[in-house]
Amino acid sequence: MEMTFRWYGDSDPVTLDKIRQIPGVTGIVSAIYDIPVGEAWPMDKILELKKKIEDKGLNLSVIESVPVHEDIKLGKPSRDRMIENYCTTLRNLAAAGVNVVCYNFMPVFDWTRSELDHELADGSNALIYVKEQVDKMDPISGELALPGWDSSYTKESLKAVFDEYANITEEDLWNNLKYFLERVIKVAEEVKVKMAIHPDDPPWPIFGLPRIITSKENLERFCKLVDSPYNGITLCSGSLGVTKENDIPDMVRYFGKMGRIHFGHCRNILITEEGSFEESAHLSSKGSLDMREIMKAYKEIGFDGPIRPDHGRMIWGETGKPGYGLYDRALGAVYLNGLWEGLE
Ligand SMILES: [Mn+2]
Repeated sequence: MEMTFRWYGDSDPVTLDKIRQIPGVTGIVSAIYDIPVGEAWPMDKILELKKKIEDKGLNLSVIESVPVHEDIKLGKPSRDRMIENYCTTLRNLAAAGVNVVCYNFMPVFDWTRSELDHELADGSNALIYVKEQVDKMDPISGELALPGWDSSYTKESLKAVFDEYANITEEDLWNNLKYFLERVIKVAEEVKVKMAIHPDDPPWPIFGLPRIITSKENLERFCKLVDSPYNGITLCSGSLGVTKENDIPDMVRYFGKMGRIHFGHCRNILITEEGSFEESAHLSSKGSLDMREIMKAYKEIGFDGPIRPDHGRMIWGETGKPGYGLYDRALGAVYLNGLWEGLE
């Protein structure tokens, strides 16, 4: 197992100099953020990113994410050109020595929360999801802007993309995912890049948009869409774990034994009531997930890929990108490494 840490590039207040001081963290999870979605990532930008990271004595272990253009998810004719560009990016990443790529297939919105700085009992701030509040939100009012969302949408373009999704069923989304995988995994196999889909967060439909990467059953279906070891999963405990039916240690064992887990996101969450949750500290006793049991499952499958702590709370007065401060994620990394060492 390699302990890794997400870094948002030069504009990230959590610098590589800080990350390299977290004991046990050797890998960086990053991306190129200034290439429009759907375009190919040029080689020089990839090499520049890699050099910056390696100059600090760290590895570029995972790309999170190479985003998938909405036209691919919608199955529009323009998808063929976008998929070709996606394959070019994979070839370029492979040539630069990157071999794990995370992505997701969530329509329009990435991760969604109702509040980004909810004060917990100990005075720290965390992201929370309150079902009642999200159900009342109007995503096309133009007033919502959450960090997981593509801020390039204007009110009008957001309405337009919602209209396009009005006729897309879950089965359509499955078909469009299959079409994408049938073309991309062939290239991934050829250049030996492990593709790792991130589950939907939260794992249920929001704002009437379909979501399919949500459960063990659906992940199994996903693995069979293109039955290749390069068609794998980013097993995110915090995304899948907000639904009690998702037994994370069981999923780690099951998909791990199939050789399909290429990247682990390990974080805890506290289910506050059905359909609502808080992002708690990583420690098992602070949330609803048994983190020791999860790490034990990774140990049992002989996992040798990258793992990272996931969203952290804001503690000790830190401000910054919600979920992506330094302190609480660093505590998470050290805690996960401690569990791992204890299981040796
Ligand atoms: Mn995650």
